[in-house]
Amino acid sequence: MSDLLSLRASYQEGSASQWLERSGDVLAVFEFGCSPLTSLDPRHVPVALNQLGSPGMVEVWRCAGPIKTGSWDKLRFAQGEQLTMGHIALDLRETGDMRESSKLAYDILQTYLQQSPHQWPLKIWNYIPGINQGSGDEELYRQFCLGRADAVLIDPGDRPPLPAATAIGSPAEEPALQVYFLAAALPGLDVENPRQVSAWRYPRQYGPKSPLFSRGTVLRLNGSRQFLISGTASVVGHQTHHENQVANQLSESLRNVQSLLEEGHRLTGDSHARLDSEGMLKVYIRNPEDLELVQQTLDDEAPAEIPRIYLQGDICRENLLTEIDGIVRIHKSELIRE
Ligand code: 3EB
Repeated sequence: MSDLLSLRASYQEGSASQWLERSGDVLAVFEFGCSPLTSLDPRHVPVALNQLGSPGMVEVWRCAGPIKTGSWDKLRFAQGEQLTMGHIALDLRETGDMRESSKLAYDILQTYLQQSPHQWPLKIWNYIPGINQGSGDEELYRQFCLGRADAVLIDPGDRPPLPAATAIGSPAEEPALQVYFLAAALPGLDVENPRQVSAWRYPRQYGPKSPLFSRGTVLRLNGSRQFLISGTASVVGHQTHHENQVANQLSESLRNVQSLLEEGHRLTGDSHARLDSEGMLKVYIRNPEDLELVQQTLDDEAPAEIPRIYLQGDICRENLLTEIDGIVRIHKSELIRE
């Protein structure tokens, strides 16, 4: 059964190098709390965010091989039979301001994808040093959004499929803008959340250029389906709810995830996504002292069997304290026994 899975993403104990030694089916190994500028192998993605709670877990993506690796300009990639993982880390001391660096990262990403057999990004993760620095439209997150919009040319009359995304602040001391993605030969089905205004239609108050991402995408491959969930925060409509209340923000984020998964069910008809042992959640927390409260809330409100890790990360609005993303399995309805 699990052999049919298109992407097997899991959290594992052990070192990154141990997992990288396993050739064959390892597409990517994510290591937390280390510099994105020192990747050992194209499949190795060091991420600056520190892990909170149980340290020492790495995230491993496996898929059908053989896995081919290489680099393209400043991008490094690993290409399986049907999926590609690629990553870029730009040293901001060399690449200019945030807007220019973001445009550069997305220009490289797009020129790489255009010549790849796996042209469609399904989900993109963005880690942005000092994301909330600067005020008003100078805020680094808003500058990042501007650079992304400069690179991603979208005809306003056309609505191409948008990838899911996560954008999180990384420590300002680590000056690397990091972007990594999962891509396939065909676009995912993009899903919006009925409880939230689509991000690309956010009103002007959130910045001069709206963020370009869908709330989630459904990956269909080898008769199996997975839901790639974008970074989901306590945003209802377009507004932040539960300012300064981390537990309530997490509960609201989980309601947003549920609502997104139900919308996916409405669109695909015969299947249900479930937070179960075949999925994974990543919980981003702005203030490490909130860890216990966030853990408690997640234990109370999400199924115990879904693997999760906690990472210290700033959220793209100053009044947001936590955010959650994940990858979950979608099951055909007839296989669900009530
Ligand atoms: C939000 O709902 C939270 O800019 O790529 C979530 C996921 C957020 C992706 C992005 C931003 C991004 O607006 C922020």
